[in-house]
Amino acid sequence: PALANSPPWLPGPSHWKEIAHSCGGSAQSPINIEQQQVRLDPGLGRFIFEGYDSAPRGPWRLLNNGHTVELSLEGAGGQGQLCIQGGGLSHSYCALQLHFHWGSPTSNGSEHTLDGQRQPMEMHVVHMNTLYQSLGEARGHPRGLAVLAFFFKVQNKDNANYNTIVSGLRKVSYQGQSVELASTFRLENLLPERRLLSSYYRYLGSLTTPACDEVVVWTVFKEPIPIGRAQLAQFVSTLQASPVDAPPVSMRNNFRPAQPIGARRVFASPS
Ligand code: SG4
Ligand code: ZN
Repeated sequence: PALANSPPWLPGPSHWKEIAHSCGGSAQSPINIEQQQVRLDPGLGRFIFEGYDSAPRGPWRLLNNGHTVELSLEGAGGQGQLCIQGGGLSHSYCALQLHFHWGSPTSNGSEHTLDGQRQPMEMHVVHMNTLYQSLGEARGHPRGLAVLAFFFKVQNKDNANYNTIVSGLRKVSYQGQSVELASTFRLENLLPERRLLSSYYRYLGSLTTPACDEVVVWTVFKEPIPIGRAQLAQFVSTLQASPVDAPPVSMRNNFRPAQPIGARRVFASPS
């Protein structure tokens, strides 16, 4: 039977290895990060963000894919790509999309955990190695993808930078719905201040949904993004995992539980 944290069309995470062999692999994501057990890596320098700060972009397309709500980042408005370099990465990577993982009205829903603590929500900005031409191709190569993961922390006051996305949610309540967002914005406005992005964790892992390909260079930033309590509640209450013509199933707890770290190491940036 489907578990609470997967959409009705997917079996629960404990059954994923039956549908996709990699989901039972030894380098899976997410993981719990024991902050006292990370290894300092002086090679983990600052990122260079390209296009993240250029003039407000758009139009942005928001999509409910039944598992999460996703903002498409591929050549938004034909204004060139959003790319990253540095940060200890050996190639440059350009953004495909970002999406979120959250919990329920009474529980947190991040995928990665810190010292065993699940955080309120987590955003993933999925980037593809510029050596490859398509997601399909990148999924076939180690380090084919680089995902930047950001935790959220809840505050009483709204984070105005999230207003455009949050107000778009009710237009994509049901699986398969998508909408072009009304306002343009700079991607960097969704992130913590640039100077706070030099502190992060790094490990090698996988996509957190089937087929769980072990091709992801993960970066988990220490600094959380503030979000208003009411804004987070919109994710939890507005979105449905079901299509418009089916019995409603709330999209909640759309995180995969922590996977064994095995022989892997988590590295920490020096600052
Ligand atoms: C979500 O289901 C996204 O919507 C997927 O995006 C994504 O797959 C999947 O999560 C796994 O990504 O950063 N959580 S994750 O490991 O990005 C991919 C799409 O299906 C391939 C486009
Ligand atoms: Zn994700």
